[in-house]
Amino acid sequence: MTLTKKLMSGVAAASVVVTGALPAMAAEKWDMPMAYSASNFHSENGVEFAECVTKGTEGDIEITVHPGGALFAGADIKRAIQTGQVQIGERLMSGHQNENAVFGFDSVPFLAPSFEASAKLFEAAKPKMEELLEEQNLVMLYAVPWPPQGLYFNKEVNSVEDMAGLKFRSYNNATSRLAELTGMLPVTIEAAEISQAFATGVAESMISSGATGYDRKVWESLSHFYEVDAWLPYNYVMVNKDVWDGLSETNQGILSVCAGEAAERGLEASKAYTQFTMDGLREGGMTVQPAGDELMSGLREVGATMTTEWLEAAGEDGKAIVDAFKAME
Ligand code: PCA
Repeated sequence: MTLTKKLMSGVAAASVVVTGALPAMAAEKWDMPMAYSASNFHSENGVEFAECVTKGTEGDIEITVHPGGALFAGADIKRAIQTGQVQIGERLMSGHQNENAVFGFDSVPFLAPSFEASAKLFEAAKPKMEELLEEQNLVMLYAVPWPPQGLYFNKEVNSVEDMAGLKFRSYNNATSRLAELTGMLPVTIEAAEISQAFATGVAESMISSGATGYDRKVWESLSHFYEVDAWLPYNYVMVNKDVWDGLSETNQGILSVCAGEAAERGLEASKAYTQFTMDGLREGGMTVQPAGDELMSGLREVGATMTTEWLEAAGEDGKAIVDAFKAME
């Protein structure tokens, strides 16, 4: 039985006991796990989205947001939605790269390193992503990019050689590969756990946005942030397809409107957060500056290798996405 049917039969049974009458549509209560901390702009945006849905559906759907990996850890969120343990949730799209390389389209180094380019890349990839997700019983509602990715260290770094031997916190296959190709030692850690990982020396470097470093106060352990603009990975909110199909057309429409607003609001927040959080890292005591020429040229070489490897792994679908993106430029 699907989750919706279960809910519906529960509602019917309860109302028979209470009133003996046919039920009016009672509120569906949805749980929405999110991997990142409550103060993160994606999570704040998710809360606003949830409020929009509750208000718009006049209480038919009540969504409770669970940020910080509190209900399900990041790596488990998609499966929890697919299998109907929860109705809706958010995950880093490239986190699914290990099941299908195509999911890593947004983490190909230097392919789309600005908000403008990454919006085009996402448009180019969207039909394929929707198709892949639908095959997995999921409907994508909205997606929001993280700010551009830069490198964090606990020392000054001027070249790829300076990175050798460092313990590196990774968040997807691309970041692990970047570590390997630069002679670092990757360890996968969810953002919610990184303050502790840096404080205890489990990791001493990472690639991420200013936003994540700022949210996790990494200046307590790290000293340098180098702007690299390597890529802008997307978070997306997905709903279980059985749950979606069980909604009235009106409520589907309301969810779509709220999702459209969340996508726009999230993009604006991500842009605004870029400078704001880099200033915050500086105020925390970190050195924040563009990566130097030698470091950048080393990273571009690594990026070229990663691009070749990704195109090979993602096959025709990956090539189609890149071709569609290039045709938009
Ligand atoms: N923050 C997330 C993914 C990308 C980003 O900027 C993280 O570090 O886990």
